[in-house]
Parts: sequence; C-alpha cells; structure tokens
Amino acid sequence: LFSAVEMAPRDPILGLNEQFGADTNPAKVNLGVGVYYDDNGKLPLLKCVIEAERQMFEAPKARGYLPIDGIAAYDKAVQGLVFGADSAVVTGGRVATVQAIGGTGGLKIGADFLKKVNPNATVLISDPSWENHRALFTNAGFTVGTYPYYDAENKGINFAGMIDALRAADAGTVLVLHACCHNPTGYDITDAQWDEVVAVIKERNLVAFLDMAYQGFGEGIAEDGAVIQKFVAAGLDFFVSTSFSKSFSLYGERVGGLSVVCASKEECARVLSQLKITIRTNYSNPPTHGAQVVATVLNTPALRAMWEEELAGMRVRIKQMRVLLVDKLTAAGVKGDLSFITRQKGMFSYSGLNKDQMVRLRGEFGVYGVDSGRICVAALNTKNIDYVADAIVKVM
Ligand code: PLP
Ligand code: TYF
Repeated sequence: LFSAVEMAPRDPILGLNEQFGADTNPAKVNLGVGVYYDDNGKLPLLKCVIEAERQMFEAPKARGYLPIDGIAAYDKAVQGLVFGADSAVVTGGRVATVQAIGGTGGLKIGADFLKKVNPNATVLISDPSWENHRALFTNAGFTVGTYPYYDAENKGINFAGMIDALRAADAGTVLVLHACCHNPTGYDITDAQWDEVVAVIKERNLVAFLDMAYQGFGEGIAEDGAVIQKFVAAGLDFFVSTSFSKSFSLYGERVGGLSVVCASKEECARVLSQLKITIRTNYSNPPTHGAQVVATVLNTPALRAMWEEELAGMRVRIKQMRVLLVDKLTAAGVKGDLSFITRQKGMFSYSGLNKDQMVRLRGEFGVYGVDSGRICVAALNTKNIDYVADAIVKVM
C-alpha cells in the first residue's frame, strides 16, 4: 500500500527547530521559529492566563462537546478584537465567526469553504510569505501564485509591483494579505497603500483573506486592527483569520478563529452553516481549554487590562531589541543604513543576509535563522544580543 509513498519535504522552519535541538554548541541561539521569548530566553506564561486558569480551576466545568462553531463568548470576543464590538457589521449580524484550531485552522476552514464557493479561483500570496500559506491553499485544491512584495534592493516593499499584480488579477482571485507584522519580511504597507489595495480589490472584484496572526505586535491592538476597518468601510465581503498563539503565548493550545464578513445577516447565516459543515466533517467541534482561557481574559475587564499590558510589554521589548541590534551592529563598524531593522514590524526581520551567511551563522556560531535571512527578533534578549551581533558581523 505504501511502497510508492514519497518522502515529503520537512517544514523548513520547524525542521530548523529539530536541528537546533540537536546542536551541542552551548552558546546556540534559536532565531528560527517565530516564537516570542522573554528577556531570560523563556517562553512566557502570561499572568492573565494563569489568573484565568485559576478562576477556571476554582469553578470547574464538565467538558461536554462544544458547539461546532465553538464557545459563543469566545467568538464574540474575537469579533470585538477584530472589528470592534460596536462595529456595524458585528451589531448588524453580518460577521460569521467560528473558533478554529489556531490561526492555521482559521485559514484552512476558510480555504475549504472558498473552494466550494469559488472552486476555479486562483490564490495569490505575497512573495515571499509564510511557508504554510502556499501549502495550505494548494492542499485545499487551489492553484497558488504570488504577488510581488519584498524589494531586496531597497529593503522594503515593491508596492508598485504588488498593486500592478492585483490590477492584473482575474475577478474572484483570492488575495492572502498579512494584516500586520508581515511574516517573513517584517515590512508592512502604509495606511495610504492599504487604501489603494482596498480600492483595487473592490474595483477588480477580488476576495481578500486577511491573515491576522500578530494583532498587537505592530503598534497596538486597535492600531493593528485598523486595517480591517478599511475593508469594512469599502463594503467588501472578506475573510479574517485570527491567531492567539503569539498574543497570548498559547502556541500549544491552538486557539484561533475565522471571521467572514457578509453582505447581509441572512447571507451570514448561510455562510455560517457552511463553515460549520467544514468543521464538522474535519474534526466535528473544537477543543475547550484554550478558547475558554482567552474568552475569560477578553471578557473580564481586569484580566483584559492585564493582557493588554502584557502584550504591550512583548511589543515594546521587541522594538527595544531592534534598536539594540542596530546599535550593536553600528558600534561593531557595520557600514550602511540599518534603519530598515527598526522600520520592520512584529517578530521578524529580513536581515538582508544571504543563504551562505545564514548557513555560516548556524555552523560556526550556533545562531539559527532561516536560509532566507529571516531572523526572529523576538528571540533576542539582553543576554544573547552581543553574541548574535558579533556573529552577524563576522559573517558579513
Ligand atoms: N499566519 C501567519 C502569518 C503566521 O506567522 C502564523 C504563525 O504561526 C500562523 C498564521 C499560524 O498561527 P497558529 O500557530 O495560530 O496556527
Ligand atoms: O513562521 C514562523 O516561524 C511561525 C511558526 O509550519 C510556524 O509562524 C512556522 C512554520 C509552521 C508553523 C508555525
């Protein structure tokens, strides 16, 4: 039965993790996978999460099946974060939101649903994008292409190329857009550029699928969510996937969501029924724990305030590491404009280092980044940054 089964390629990023684990260099630093570590290099367990779990422990609940679309209070909280609780699309019943198994689960439910609605559509992802975007949409049966995004020469975004590609796309083409904190480059388009993108999507009848895996890591929860308002204001139907893996440091709990904005309440009810079929035929209904933690935090004012502060702490620390990295590299005599590092947003930095340099960083220094030159700034800290900066200077 399995004699002709081919060996599948490893996930290039998760594969790096295994390699890192096996590395015996005591000075090794993992800047590969996109995970936030605190200044002691530890994966944080947020205080708001501990407190929510304490409350849950003190009033224990039996674990029946959840509704197919998840915990209602959770879905409502997701809508509040993404659209604003008082947003007319939410109060008007035009957003179908389901709990999903991480942001990946949200993308997958959306992709499977889209395949039914729009089976012949092409999906366009940014060049480059999160590795899993291509694989996930390909697996859902779509042909996946790219739109230009990264401009290596100018250390920024090839926006003219991007907008031209959108203008040239056929009606119905699905556009996967990073709502904020672009993975892997760290470069986000500006407010005015978003306006242009939204206008072209409307004009060309494209379908926007916003992947929001880092809300709160760019400029703030509301600030990062503002891009969603542009799509709402334009009267578009669109998709938003949500992930709390990073913002709650709940990676392993797999907490995410999918929201689909529809033209009317009646349409929304039909869309929701189809999302539920997708879920039911894949895993029946979602798990309880992680979503209950997030719902408790988001719906309890004191915990919500605690979370916002802790998230701000992560955001600010990453920004500090960017500044510090520029300072260290500059002090070590690196010439040229390094301001791109502080211009980038979120966890990642396209460092501009090439594959050979990334391989040397790994082999000679135990500093693990992705071959593309992506490093996870959120894994830098005041203890490892000198070592990392020194290693980078040595391979440059
Ligand atoms: N989308 C992007 C752009 C990501 O970087 C990630 C990171 O893991 C995800 C989606 C998936 O999130 P999750 O781990 O919640 O599935
Ligand atoms: O890009 C990253 O590093 C994160 C984590 O298949 C990740 O988004 C990487 C690969 C993958 C799943 C998660």
